[in-house]
Amino acid sequence: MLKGVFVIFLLVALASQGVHAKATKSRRGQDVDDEVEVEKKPAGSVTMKRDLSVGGSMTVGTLDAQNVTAAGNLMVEGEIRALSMAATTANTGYLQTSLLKSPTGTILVKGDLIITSADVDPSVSATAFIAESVTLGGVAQWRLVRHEHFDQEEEVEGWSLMETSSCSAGSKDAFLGGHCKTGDNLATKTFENLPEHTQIKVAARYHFIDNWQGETAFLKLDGEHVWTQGHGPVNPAHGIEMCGSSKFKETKFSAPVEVSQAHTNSMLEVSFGSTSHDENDDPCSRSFGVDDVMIYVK
Ligand SMILES: [Ca+2]
Ligand SMILES: [Ca+2]
Repeated sequence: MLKGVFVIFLLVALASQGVHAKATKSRRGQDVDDEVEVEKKPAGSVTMKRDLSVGGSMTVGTLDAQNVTAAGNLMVEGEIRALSMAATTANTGYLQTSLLKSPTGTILVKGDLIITSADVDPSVSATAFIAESVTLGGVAQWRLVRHEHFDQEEEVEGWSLMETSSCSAGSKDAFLGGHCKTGDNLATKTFENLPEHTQIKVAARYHFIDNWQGETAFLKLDGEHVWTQGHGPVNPAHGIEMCGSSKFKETKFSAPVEVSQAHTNSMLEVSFGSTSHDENDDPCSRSFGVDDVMIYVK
């Protein structure tokens, strides 16, 4: 314990004198068992070329270290520069670090979050930004929790309509349903184990394939219609053959779907369909496809 106290007092003393600590004067990995009172005011600058581990709270003006670990709170009124940092809370005017992560899954930034790459090219703004949730300016941001692209048939699961298609033999962009495959006119899946949320957003692309004559495409969430779009009749002279039968050219394809609403349940039933449910309706002359179904929560 005495050694631990010595280290802390050494740091405070060095900090108050504004002297840079030498690596040889600190002992790496030492823990402090007792709570140590330090000055509330920032004491000055601390520069460490090795790791810094503090068992309690620490208050300094500027902190520059390889790695910073604090079991309690960290208060730095100036700047923190570290390769990595761990603390229960950290209050600082400026934090520069190569890794920022939270054991609780939440990082709250009460100020500007600027992510820059180590790359010398200043036009590169970030190499990666991965977060469980992001709040900007006090406003929770949407986060993508599911994305179904249907490009690998073996990964398609849970849909009432399991068949996939692509518009040409060489295309790697497959989608759910398609030419001759939407006879039951409904593609439904219940998404489960959604993370805690208060709002939900569903986005997708809807393909109107072949001979639409004024029927209506729709999306239902938990059994309620939330999005509709009519299509046709199509003037064949103005279409472009994109998919399905070459007898019927397409004039509406990859139509964007986006709906958001209040929602808290961990399960969400998603159904895509069309009103062309006549028993004589031929899915080889009129069909639909759905691609890139994305579920966002916040
Ligand atoms: Ca796809
Ligand atoms: Ca067609």
